[in-house]
Amino acid sequence: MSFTTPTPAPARLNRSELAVPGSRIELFEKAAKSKADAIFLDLEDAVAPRDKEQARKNIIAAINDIDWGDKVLSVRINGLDTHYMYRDVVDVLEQAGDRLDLIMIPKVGTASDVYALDMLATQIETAKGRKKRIGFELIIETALGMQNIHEIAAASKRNESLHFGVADYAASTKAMTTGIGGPNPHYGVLTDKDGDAPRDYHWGDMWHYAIARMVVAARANGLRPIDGPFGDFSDPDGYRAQAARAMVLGCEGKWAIHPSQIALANDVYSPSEAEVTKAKRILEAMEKAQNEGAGAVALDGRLIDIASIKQAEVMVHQANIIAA
Ligand code: 1VU
Ligand code: GLV
Ligand code: MG
Repeated sequence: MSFTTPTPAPARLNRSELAVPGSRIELFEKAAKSKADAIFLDLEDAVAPRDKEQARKNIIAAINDIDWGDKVLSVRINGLDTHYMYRDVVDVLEQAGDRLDLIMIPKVGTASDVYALDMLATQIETAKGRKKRIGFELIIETALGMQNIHEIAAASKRNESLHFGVADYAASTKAMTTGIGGPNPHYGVLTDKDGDAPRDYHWGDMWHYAIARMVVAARANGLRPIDGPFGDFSDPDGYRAQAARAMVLGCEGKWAIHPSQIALANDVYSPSEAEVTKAKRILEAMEKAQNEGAGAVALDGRLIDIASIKQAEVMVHQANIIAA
């Protein structure tokens, strides 16, 4: 181990994060009663410019008036390149009560973006005597943000999670696709014509690099990596496959842009009973091995060693948080 150990962000269940446009007040109660672990009330791209001010008022009233249960509650503010942003932060932090947990910052490009928001939030919290410190969720969704992701992740003690904003990322990198998340038929491998086997075309995962890079930056700084939207809410199988790919890379959850995606995310990001049982057996076997002075042993015909303890603990820890 390095002498440097990342300090983990406050632990929060973040398997599903439901997006709710701040201009659609009829959705607020439904969202609050849903099974989503987290909710973000949106002031940014799901709200038309003419509705921005009203959406801000709607969101402040909703944070104060609605019973959000034990959900993680966040507000997505507008980007730093807009004139809406400062008032989003000032009005929300001055007028919304301590039920609010997080602010989601879109299109973060540099560590200075986070620094600026930290300064503003700190001033408002001090001036208004807010008791609970607001945390930050950061959306990585531009080429600039992806380039600077490591500095961004380390830019503030308020940082809790990094989110992959696949739609804006595709636009920013000029990827030739109009889908939101998931695979694209053009991103594939055609097996070579010189091989012996019949030729075959395999679809690939065009988001692999971006998500894997985000996972590394998040984990190296103690943050949760969260996969973003999957636009085709009539394709549960496609959603599940994308969520599972991100999960095995290390993500802790995924956005739901429609209520039908909440159960899918909660399911994919909850280890199964069989997986947890296997992880517990690894822990038991390793405890026995260590008591007998062994570092590496066989379990069910496979190697397990001291690294297996840490792997198994990830699974058991997640199961414990879900059960709590
Ligand atoms: O069955 P009911 O009539 O009682 O309820 C409907 C509907 O009202 C409700 N519902 C939701 N409830 C809470 N939160 C939501 N986000 C939400 N969406 C819908 O569920 C029942 C079924 O809804 P539906 O199938 O009739 O869906 P609609 O046609 O009403 O709406 C579909 C969209 C996709 C427009 C809607 O779900 C939505 O606005 N989703 C969130 C969009 C968003 O926030 N986008 C920003 C994040 S993604 C991004 O930034 C980049 C792409
Ligand atoms: C989310 O904000 C996205 O752009 O995908
Ligand atoms: Mg976006």
